[in-house]
Amino acid sequence: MSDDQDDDIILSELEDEELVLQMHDDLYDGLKEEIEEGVNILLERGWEPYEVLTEALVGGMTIVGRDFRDGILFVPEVLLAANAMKAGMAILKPLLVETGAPRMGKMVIGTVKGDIHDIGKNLVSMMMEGAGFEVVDLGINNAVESYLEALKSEEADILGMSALLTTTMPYMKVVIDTMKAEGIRDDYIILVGGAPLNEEFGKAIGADAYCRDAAVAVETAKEFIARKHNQLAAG
Ligand code: B1M
Repeated sequence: MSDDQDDDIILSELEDEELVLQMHDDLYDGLKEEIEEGVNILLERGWEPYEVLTEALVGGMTIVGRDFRDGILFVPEVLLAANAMKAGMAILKPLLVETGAPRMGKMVIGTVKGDIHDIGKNLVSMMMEGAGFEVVDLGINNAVESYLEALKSEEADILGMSALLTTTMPYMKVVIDTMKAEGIRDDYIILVGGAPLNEEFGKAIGADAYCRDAAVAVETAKEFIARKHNQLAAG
Protein backbone atom coordinates (compact mmCIF):
# COMPACT_ATOMS: atom_id res chain seq x y z
CA MET A 1 0.00 0.00 0.00
CA SER A 2 2.78 2.42 0.76
CA ASP A 3 4.40 4.44 -1.97
CA ASP A 4 6.55 7.53 -2.16
CA GLN A 5 3.49 9.76 -2.08
CA ASP A 6 2.94 8.77 1.54
CA ASP A 7 5.97 10.90 2.48
CA ASP A 8 4.03 13.99 1.48
CA ILE A 9 0.94 13.28 3.55
CA ILE A 10 0.58 15.50 6.59
CA LEU A 11 -1.75 13.64 8.90
CA SER A 12 -2.87 16.70 10.83
CA GLU A 13 -4.16 18.29 7.62
CA LEU A 14 -6.54 15.42 6.81
CA GLU A 15 -10.25 15.47 7.63
CA ASP A 16 -11.28 12.88 10.23
CA GLU A 17 -12.60 10.38 7.72
CA GLU A 18 -9.52 10.62 5.48
CA LEU A 19 -7.26 10.41 8.50
CA VAL A 20 -8.89 7.18 9.65
CA LEU A 21 -8.47 5.69 6.15
CA GLN A 22 -4.85 6.84 6.10
CA MET A 23 -4.34 5.22 9.50
CA HIS A 24 -5.72 1.96 8.10
CA ASP A 25 -3.05 2.22 5.37
CA ASP A 26 -0.36 3.09 7.90
CA LEU A 27 -1.31 0.18 10.13
CA TYR A 28 -1.22 -2.08 7.09
CA ASP A 29 2.29 -0.80 6.37
CA GLY A 30 3.35 -1.23 10.01
CA LEU A 31 4.14 2.47 10.45
CA LYS A 32 4.28 2.74 14.23
CA GLU A 33 5.09 6.45 14.50
CA GLU A 34 2.37 7.44 12.05
CA ILE A 35 -0.15 5.40 14.03
CA GLU A 36 0.92 7.11 17.26
CA GLU A 37 0.60 10.49 15.56
CA GLY A 38 -2.83 9.62 14.13
CA VAL A 39 -4.12 8.45 17.50
CA ASN A 40 -2.94 11.66 19.16
CA ILE A 41 -4.54 13.81 16.46
CA LEU A 42 -7.92 12.09 16.80
CA LEU A 43 -7.78 12.44 20.59
CA GLU A 44 -6.91 16.13 20.27
CA ARG A 45 -9.92 16.51 17.99
CA GLY A 46 -12.14 15.22 20.78
CA TRP A 47 -12.61 11.61 19.70
CA GLU A 48 -13.42 9.18 22.51
CA PRO A 49 -10.56 6.73 23.13
CA TYR A 50 -12.88 3.78 22.48
CA GLU A 51 -13.90 5.29 19.12
CA VAL A 52 -10.24 5.72 18.10
CA LEU A 53 -9.57 2.14 19.14
CA THR A 54 -12.43 0.57 17.22
CA GLU A 55 -12.55 2.75 14.11
CA ALA A 56 -8.90 3.52 13.46
CA LEU A 57 -7.03 0.57 15.01
CA VAL A 58 -9.37 -2.43 15.05
CA GLY A 59 -10.77 -1.32 11.68
CA GLY A 60 -7.23 -1.30 10.24
CA MET A 61 -6.38 -4.67 11.74
CA THR A 62 -9.47 -6.19 10.13
CA ILE A 63 -8.06 -5.30 6.70
CA VAL A 64 -4.69 -6.78 7.68
CA GLY A 65 -6.48 -9.96 8.81
CA ARG A 66 -8.32 -10.28 5.53
CA ASP A 67 -5.17 -9.95 3.42
CA PHE A 68 -3.26 -12.29 5.76
CA ARG A 69 -5.99 -14.88 5.22
CA ASP A 70 -5.85 -14.37 1.45
CA GLY A 71 -2.08 -14.81 1.31
CA ILE A 72 -1.39 -11.18 0.35
CA LEU A 73 0.38 -10.41 3.63
CA PHE A 74 2.76 -12.70 5.50
CA VAL A 75 3.80 -13.12 9.12
CA PRO A 76 6.62 -10.50 9.16
CA GLU A 77 4.30 -7.82 7.75
CA VAL A 78 1.51 -8.77 10.11
CA LEU A 79 3.93 -8.57 13.03
CA LEU A 80 4.84 -5.01 12.02
CA ALA A 81 1.14 -4.14 11.81
CA ALA A 82 0.59 -5.69 15.24
CA ASN A 83 3.46 -3.62 16.62
CA ALA A 84 1.97 -0.44 15.22
CA MET A 85 -1.41 -1.38 16.67
CA LYS A 86 0.14 -2.00 20.09
CA ALA A 87 1.84 1.40 19.99
CA GLY A 88 -1.54 3.03 19.37
CA MET A 89 -3.13 0.97 22.13
CA ALA A 90 -0.41 2.04 24.56
CA ILE A 91 -1.51 5.67 24.14
CA LEU A 92 -5.17 4.76 24.64
CA LYS A 93 -4.68 2.43 27.60
CA PRO A 94 -4.37 5.04 30.37
CA LEU A 95 -7.36 6.91 28.95
CA LEU A 96 -9.51 3.80 28.84
CA VAL A 97 -8.41 2.80 32.31
CA GLU A 98 -8.73 6.13 34.12
CA THR A 99 -12.45 6.03 34.75
CA GLY A 100 -12.12 5.90 38.52
CA ALA A 101 -14.84 3.25 38.51
CA PRO A 102 -15.32 1.33 41.76
CA ARG A 103 -13.59 -2.07 41.97
CA MET A 104 -15.86 -4.65 40.38
CA GLY A 105 -13.97 -7.92 40.83
CA LYS A 106 -10.81 -9.64 39.75
CA MET A 107 -10.11 -11.38 36.45
CA VAL A 108 -7.26 -13.66 35.48
CA ILE A 109 -6.86 -13.67 31.70
CA GLY A 110 -4.48 -15.30 29.25
CA THR A 111 -4.15 -16.69 25.75
CA VAL A 112 -4.21 -20.49 25.70
CA LYS A 113 -1.34 -22.90 25.18
CA GLY A 114 0.10 -22.95 21.65
CA ASP A 115 -1.30 -19.52 20.81
CA ILE A 116 0.71 -16.32 20.74
CA HIS A 117 -1.98 -13.87 19.59
CA ASP A 118 -2.39 -11.24 22.30
CA ILE A 119 -3.87 -8.08 20.81
CA GLY A 120 -7.50 -9.02 21.47
CA LYS A 121 -6.69 -10.23 24.96
CA ASN A 122 -4.83 -7.00 25.70
CA LEU A 123 -7.82 -5.04 24.53
CA VAL A 124 -10.13 -7.02 26.78
CA SER A 125 -7.74 -6.43 29.72
CA MET A 126 -7.71 -2.69 29.06
CA MET A 127 -11.47 -2.42 28.78
CA MET A 128 -12.00 -4.51 31.90
CA GLU A 129 -9.59 -2.30 33.85
CA GLY A 130 -11.39 0.72 32.49
CA ALA A 131 -14.66 -0.68 33.84
CA GLY A 132 -13.16 -1.09 37.31
CA PHE A 133 -12.04 -4.72 37.27
CA GLU A 134 -8.66 -5.75 38.59
CA VAL A 135 -6.91 -7.73 35.84
CA VAL A 136 -4.09 -10.23 36.16
CA ASP A 137 -2.75 -10.78 32.66
CA LEU A 138 -0.91 -14.08 32.23
CA GLY A 139 0.22 -13.27 28.69
CA ILE A 140 0.31 -15.88 25.94
CA ASN A 141 0.78 -19.64 25.61
CA ASN A 142 -0.75 -20.61 28.96
CA ALA A 143 -0.95 -24.20 30.11
CA VAL A 144 -3.73 -25.30 32.42
CA GLU A 145 -1.39 -25.17 35.44
CA SER A 146 -0.65 -21.51 34.86
CA TYR A 147 -4.37 -20.59 34.86
CA LEU A 148 -5.17 -22.66 37.94
CA GLU A 149 -2.21 -21.39 39.93
CA ALA A 150 -3.11 -17.78 39.20
CA LEU A 151 -6.82 -18.24 39.93
CA LYS A 152 -6.00 -19.62 43.37
CA SER A 153 -3.15 -17.31 44.34
CA GLU A 154 -4.96 -14.20 43.09
CA GLU A 155 -8.32 -15.22 44.58
CA ALA A 156 -9.90 -14.23 41.28
CA ASP A 157 -13.61 -14.11 40.49
CA ILE A 158 -13.31 -14.55 36.74
CA LEU A 159 -11.23 -16.65 34.38
CA GLY A 160 -10.86 -15.19 30.88
CA MET A 161 -9.35 -17.26 28.08
CA SER A 162 -8.48 -16.12 24.59
CA ALA A 163 -7.74 -18.22 21.48
CA LEU A 164 -7.31 -17.08 17.89
CA LEU A 165 -6.60 -20.39 16.21
CA THR A 166 -8.99 -23.23 15.46
CA THR A 167 -6.18 -25.54 16.59
CA THR A 168 -5.80 -23.91 20.03
CA MET A 169 -9.41 -23.17 20.95
CA PRO A 170 -10.10 -26.78 22.07
CA TYR A 171 -7.50 -26.22 24.81
CA MET A 172 -10.07 -24.12 26.64
CA LYS A 173 -12.02 -27.31 27.27
CA VAL A 174 -8.92 -28.94 28.72
CA VAL A 175 -8.71 -26.10 31.26
CA ILE A 176 -12.41 -26.26 32.15
CA ASP A 177 -12.39 -30.09 32.39
CA THR A 178 -9.38 -29.91 34.73
CA MET A 179 -11.23 -27.40 36.89
CA LYS A 180 -14.24 -29.75 37.00
CA ALA A 181 -12.01 -32.68 37.94
CA GLU A 182 -10.52 -30.61 40.78
CA GLY A 183 -14.00 -29.60 41.95
CA ILE A 184 -13.33 -25.87 41.50
CA ARG A 185 -15.25 -25.18 38.28
CA ASP A 186 -18.16 -23.47 40.01
CA ASP A 187 -15.91 -21.23 42.09
CA TYR A 188 -15.22 -19.05 39.05
CA ILE A 189 -17.02 -17.24 36.26
CA ILE A 190 -15.48 -18.47 33.02
CA LEU A 191 -15.56 -16.18 29.97
CA VAL A 192 -14.02 -17.08 26.64
CA GLY A 193 -13.33 -15.14 23.45
CA GLY A 194 -11.38 -14.97 20.22
CA ALA A 195 -12.19 -14.65 16.53
CA PRO A 196 -12.81 -18.34 15.70
CA LEU A 197 -15.13 -18.97 18.68
CA ASN A 198 -18.88 -18.64 18.87
CA GLU A 199 -21.64 -18.97 21.41
CA GLU A 200 -22.24 -22.62 20.62
CA PHE A 201 -18.59 -23.44 21.22
CA GLY A 202 -18.65 -21.57 24.52
CA LYS A 203 -21.63 -23.63 25.67
CA ALA A 204 -20.18 -26.92 24.40
CA ILE A 205 -16.96 -26.54 26.42
CA GLY A 206 -18.81 -25.51 29.59
CA ALA A 207 -17.85 -21.83 29.77
CA ASP A 208 -20.31 -19.39 31.36
CA ALA A 209 -20.26 -17.17 28.29
CA TYR A 210 -18.64 -16.47 24.95
CA CYS A 211 -17.75 -12.79 24.47
CA ARG A 212 -17.77 -11.49 20.91
CA ASP A 213 -15.61 -8.47 21.72
CA ALA A 214 -14.08 -6.49 24.57
CA ALA A 215 -17.19 -4.42 25.19
CA VAL A 216 -19.32 -7.56 25.45
CA ALA A 217 -16.71 -9.06 27.80
CA VAL A 218 -17.11 -6.09 30.14
CA GLU A 219 -20.92 -6.21 30.09
CA THR A 220 -20.96 -9.97 30.57
CA ALA A 221 -18.48 -9.81 33.44
CA LYS A 222 -20.57 -7.11 35.14
CA GLU A 223 -23.73 -9.20 34.79
CA PHE A 224 -22.15 -12.32 36.25
CA ILE A 225 -20.51 -10.43 39.12
CA ALA A 226 -23.87 -8.80 39.97
CA ARG A 227 -25.52 -12.24 39.94
CA LYS A 228 -22.77 -13.60 42.21
CA HIS A 229 -23.26 -10.73 44.67
CA ASN A 230 -27.04 -11.26 44.66
CA GLN A 231 -26.60 -14.96 45.35
CA LEU A 232 -24.23 -14.21 48.24
CA ALA A 233 -26.64 -11.63 49.64
CA ALA A 234 -29.50 -14.15 49.43
CA GLY A 235 -27.33 -16.53 51.49
CO1 B1M B 1 -2.35 -14.93 13.18
N1 B1M B 1 -3.89 -15.91 12.50
N2 B1M B 1 -1.25 -16.51 12.96
N3 B1M B 1 -0.88 -13.77 13.69
N4 B1M B 1 -3.51 -13.48 12.99
C1 B1M B 1 -5.18 -15.23 12.53
C2 B1M B 1 -5.90 -15.51 13.83
C3 B1M B 1 -5.92 -15.85 11.27
C4 B1M B 1 -7.46 -15.86 11.37
C5 B1M B 1 -5.43 -15.13 10.00
C6 B1M B 1 -6.10 -15.62 8.75
O1 B1M B 1 -5.74 -16.64 8.22
N5 B1M B 1 -7.09 -14.87 8.32
C7 B1M B 1 -5.30 -17.28 11.23
C8 B1M B 1 -6.06 -18.34 12.03
C9 B1M B 1 -6.80 -19.33 11.13
C10 B1M B 1 -7.52 -20.32 11.96
O2 B1M B 1 -7.06 -20.88 12.90
N6 B1M B 1 -8.73 -20.56 11.53
C11 B1M B 1 -3.92 -17.01 11.79
C12 B1M B 1 -2.81 -17.87 11.61
C13 B1M B 1 -3.03 -19.06 10.67
C14 B1M B 1 -1.56 -17.64 12.22
C15 B1M B 1 -0.29 -18.52 12.13
C16 B1M B 1 -0.52 -20.04 12.22
C17 B1M B 1 0.43 -18.10 10.83
C18 B1M B 1 1.66 -18.87 10.51
O3 B1M B 1 2.59 -18.94 11.28
N7 B1M B 1 1.64 -19.46 9.34
C19 B1M B 1 0.55 -18.00 13.34
C20 B1M B 1 0.21 -18.74 14.63
C21 B1M B 1 1.13 -18.38 15.78
C22 B1M B 1 0.64 -19.00 17.09
O4 B1M B 1 -0.18 -18.41 17.77
N8 B1M B 1 1.13 -20.17 17.42
C23 B1M B 1 0.04 -16.59 13.42
C24 B1M B 1 0.82 -15.53 13.85
C25 B1M B 1 0.40 -14.21 13.92
C26 B1M B 1 1.31 -13.03 14.24
C27 B1M B 1 2.37 -13.36 15.29
C28 B1M B 1 1.98 -12.59 12.97
C29 B1M B 1 0.27 -11.93 14.66
C30 B1M B 1 -0.02 -11.88 16.18
C31 B1M B 1 0.64 -10.73 16.88
C32 B1M B 1 0.10 -10.55 18.27
O5 B1M B 1 -1.01 -10.86 18.60
N9 B1M B 1 0.98 -10.03 19.09
C33 B1M B 1 -1.00 -12.43 13.98
C34 B1M B 1 -2.14 -11.63 13.75
C35 B1M B 1 -2.01 -10.15 14.11
C36 B1M B 1 -3.35 -12.16 13.22
C37 B1M B 1 -4.61 -11.40 12.77
C38 B1M B 1 -4.27 -10.75 11.44
C39 B1M B 1 -5.18 -10.33 13.68
C40 B1M B 1 -5.51 -10.79 15.10
C41 B1M B 1 -5.84 -9.57 15.91
O6 B1M B 1 -5.00 -9.08 16.63
N10 B1M B 1 -7.05 -9.05 15.70
C42 B1M B 1 -5.66 -12.59 12.65
C43 B1M B 1 -6.75 -12.34 11.63
C44 B1M B 1 -8.09 -11.99 12.25
O7 B1M B 1 -8.37 -12.26 13.39
N11 B1M B 1 -8.93 -11.42 11.45
C45 B1M B 1 -4.79 -13.78 12.59
C46 B1M B 1 -7.50 -7.81 16.35
C47 B1M B 1 -8.10 -8.13 17.72
C48 B1M B 1 -8.57 -6.81 18.36
O8 B1M B 1 -9.22 -8.97 17.54
O9 B1M B 1 -8.04 -10.96 18.56
O10 B1M B 1 -10.35 -11.21 17.54
P1 B1M B 1 -9.37 -10.39 18.27
O11 B1M B 1 -10.00 -10.01 19.70
C49 B1M B 1 -11.30 -9.49 19.87
C50 B1M B 1 -12.38 -10.58 20.06
O12 B1M B 1 -12.09 -11.80 19.44
C51 B1M B 1 -12.55 -10.67 21.55
O13 B1M B 1 -12.33 -9.33 21.97
C52 B1M B 1 -11.25 -8.78 21.21
C53 B1M B 1 -11.42 -7.28 21.16
O14 B1M B 1 -12.66 -6.86 20.68
N12 B1M B 1 -11.66 -11.52 22.36
C54 B1M B 1 -12.00 -11.87 23.63
C55 B1M B 1 -10.44 -12.02 22.11
N13 B1M B 1 -9.98 -12.69 23.17
C56 B1M B 1 -10.91 -12.61 24.12
C57 B1M B 1 -10.92 -13.14 25.42
C58 B1M B 1 -12.04 -12.89 26.20
C59 B1M B 1 -13.13 -12.14 25.71
C60 B1M B 1 -13.13 -11.62 24.42
O15 B1M B 1 -12.01 -13.39 27.45
C61 B1M B 1 -12.95 -13.02 28.33
